[in-house]
Amino acid sequence: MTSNQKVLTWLEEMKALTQPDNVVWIDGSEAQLDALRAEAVSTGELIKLNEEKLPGCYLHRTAENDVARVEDRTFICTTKKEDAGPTNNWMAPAEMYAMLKEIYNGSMKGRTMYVVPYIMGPASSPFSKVGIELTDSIYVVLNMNIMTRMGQIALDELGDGDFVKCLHAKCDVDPEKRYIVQFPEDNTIWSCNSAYGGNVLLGKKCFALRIASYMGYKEGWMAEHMLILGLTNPKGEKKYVAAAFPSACGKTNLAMLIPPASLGDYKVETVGDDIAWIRIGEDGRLWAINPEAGFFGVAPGTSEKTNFNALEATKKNTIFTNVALQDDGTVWWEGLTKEPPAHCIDWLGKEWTPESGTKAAHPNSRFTAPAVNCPCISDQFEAPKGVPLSAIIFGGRRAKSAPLVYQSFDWNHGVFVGATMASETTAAAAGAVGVVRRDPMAMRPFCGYNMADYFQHWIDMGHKSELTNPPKIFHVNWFRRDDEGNFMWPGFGDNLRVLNWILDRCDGKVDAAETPIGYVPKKEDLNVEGLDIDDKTLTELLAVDKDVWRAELPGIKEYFAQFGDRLPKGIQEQLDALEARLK
Ligand code: GTP
Ligand code: SPV
Ligand code: MN
Repeated sequence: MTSNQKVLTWLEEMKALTQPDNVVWIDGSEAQLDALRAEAVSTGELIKLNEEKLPGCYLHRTAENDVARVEDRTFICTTKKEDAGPTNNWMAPAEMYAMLKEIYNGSMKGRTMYVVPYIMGPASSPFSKVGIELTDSIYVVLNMNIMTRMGQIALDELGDGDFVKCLHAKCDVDPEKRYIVQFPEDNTIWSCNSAYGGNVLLGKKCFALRIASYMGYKEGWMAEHMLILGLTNPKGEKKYVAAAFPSACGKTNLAMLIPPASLGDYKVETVGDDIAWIRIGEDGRLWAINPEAGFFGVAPGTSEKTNFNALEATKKNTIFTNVALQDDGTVWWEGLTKEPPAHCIDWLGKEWTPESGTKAAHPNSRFTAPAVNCPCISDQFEAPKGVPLSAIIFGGRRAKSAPLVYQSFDWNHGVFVGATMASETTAAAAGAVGVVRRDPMAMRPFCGYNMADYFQHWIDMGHKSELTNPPKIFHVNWFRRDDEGNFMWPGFGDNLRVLNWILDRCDGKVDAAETPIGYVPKKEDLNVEGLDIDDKTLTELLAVDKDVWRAELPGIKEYFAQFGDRLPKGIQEQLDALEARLK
């Protein structure tokens, strides 16, 4: 399928290491995929769902210990420890390779190795990049088929070029020997002892964020944990925004939102729901492509009411992971319907009824759905150069402190706003849920180099002379809670009201109130027509409490202190300026 000598030599090395019984090249043909689906069903790796109600759909259950990304076992292996920085786990590359080789040694005996060539980005795009993943998991092959452009098409794109070398082995799914390792200087990713999502679909977080962020740093572009959406207003004007929220904080939902009818004739189109590769275009604006071809979305909470478009996207050719199986061969998860089914099989494969007192679907259960299934997919989804960004939005889950929306004063302040992002942790990563932690630009788990250098790269990008028309930078928080713990903002489709204010600000069409943390909407400028929200709540949502923000400062300082001298001057200046404004 290829005469690329670099591919063939590497493959021989990896075969010698893992010793598979067979090697199968994935060409991407339906015939081959069908045979793999049938094989996975025959071994129980996949469960075929109701063909009438969910055509082409399958269910997969992972091991109970293997249900989310494992950040404490994820490493960035650069020659120098400082290049990985204090927010990443690090080990010297030689040492890591030696340790992992023992784990991989003979791990594919009795198994088949699949050679999965894939493209991140549209096939025709000059910004796309090729990877090859070697894996012993059919589940991974079938997911990669949805999430990337996979098969011969990728080898054709590759030609004699370079590629990201990805090796995945399930081994025994032993959590004590689980490692997700990036070697940015070698364009290499090694993952073992997992069979879950972001740990094993190596084109996604490992390549398109960790390796790509390092590439972007070296080459002058950016790889970000961002959705990309297009918004057309009733006048027919179309604008694009990108938004970075931490895992399970609303990217897929915002990317596919349904405009509330009461606002008039708006249209939202999805370009991407998780990752954006961003470059400066010839016209002096930032342009973004989505390197992925599908959505690996959070299932719980997805319903006809909250995210109609995502739900529609899952109705055919979708793989579900760790959701519940209904008696009629369809799927269920918490929040899909108001009333739970009287009986189903839970994500562990056990009998479940509403009386069980447990969750039927794992909180981080997911769907892998082809982007083409999405009713609101953008006609620019395959655009080789992507779409131009008017605004960049940061956001997180903050029960208190952060107002519904605010705008940064300028680029450097916007970078500071991103760099000081904090959010409550979610089920997307193993570990405690609901703990507030710093998550700069929603990239804490995904930055493939020193986070301080990443801040500097952000600052530098904003000041490149080619970037004559940079996007404005905002921060949002859909997750403010009242004293009873209820969400104060309706969220979901109503977030369009906030997007409208943001785009009006970009156009200079609307005024704002200046506060120490940035520009906040004047109450009368946020359209709340048709919304059941009282004046007091709205006031509170937009309020900036100086005392609360002053109390944030020590945490920010402590977080920045770990970067020592490497913290950019531009960031320190912003911190000093904020402190002065809060006096
Ligand atoms: P990853 O795929 O992990 O990167 O997550 P994501 O950022 O795409 O998050 P997603 O859109 O899947 O949302 C995660 C959870 O947040 C779901 O349970 C949603 O129902 C909930 N959520 C999303 N948007 C809103 C909102 O505006 N308000 C509230 N209250 N919840 C929301
Ligand atoms: C996330 O955790 O941000 C995800 C899911 O998008 S995963 O692919 O597992 O990283
Ligand atoms: Mn994500």
